[in-house]
Amino acid sequence: MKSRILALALFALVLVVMPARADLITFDDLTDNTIVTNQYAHVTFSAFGDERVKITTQAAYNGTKPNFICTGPVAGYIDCTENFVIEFDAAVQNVEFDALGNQTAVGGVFAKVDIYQNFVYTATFDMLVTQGNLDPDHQDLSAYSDITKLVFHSNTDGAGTGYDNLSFDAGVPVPEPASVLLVAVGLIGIGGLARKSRL
Ligand SMILES: [Ca+2]
Ligand SMILES: [Ca+2]
Repeated sequence: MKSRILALALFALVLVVMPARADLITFDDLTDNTIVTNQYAHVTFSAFGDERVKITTQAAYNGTKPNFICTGPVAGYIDCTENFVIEFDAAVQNVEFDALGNQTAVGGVFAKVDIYQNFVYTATFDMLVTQGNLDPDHQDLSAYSDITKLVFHSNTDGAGTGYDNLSFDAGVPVPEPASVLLVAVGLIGIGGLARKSRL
């Protein structure tokens, strides 16, 4: 009986400490000018009015080649300047992505992204140029937990910005060691009670 409870406790611990699964979207599996909506798990892309989020093949840029995403009119080709939205099916952690093709000076803000945590707007993040031109400007939103939506807007680059390498952790966040310890202590306590109740 005791060993069975211990085994159960160990199994529960493994479940608790199992890391959240990381998704990485490179956009390299879709063809040029494809409208991107729900082709990837956990996430939906959209834009406003006549605009859509589209694949563009731009192998000169130093993201994961050959593709990244840009905005563009439904019936035309890319403009890369318009507002767009990324929505997640459920709250995700550790959102990061690259921006490409920024002609704004290094250190400048090329665009902004509104962050929604657990479906509520909480912050606007200034996206900075770190390298510019053909090289990725990495954006790290991992300080914001439980992201459910991102709204990209206020692009100041006349020829626009592309995005690549969207990564995030879907599912249960990894708990801190203290909470793992609490669960372990609780399970051992339950084991003790179970033994006592049989006396
Ligand atoms: Ca890519
Ligand atoms: Ca540009």
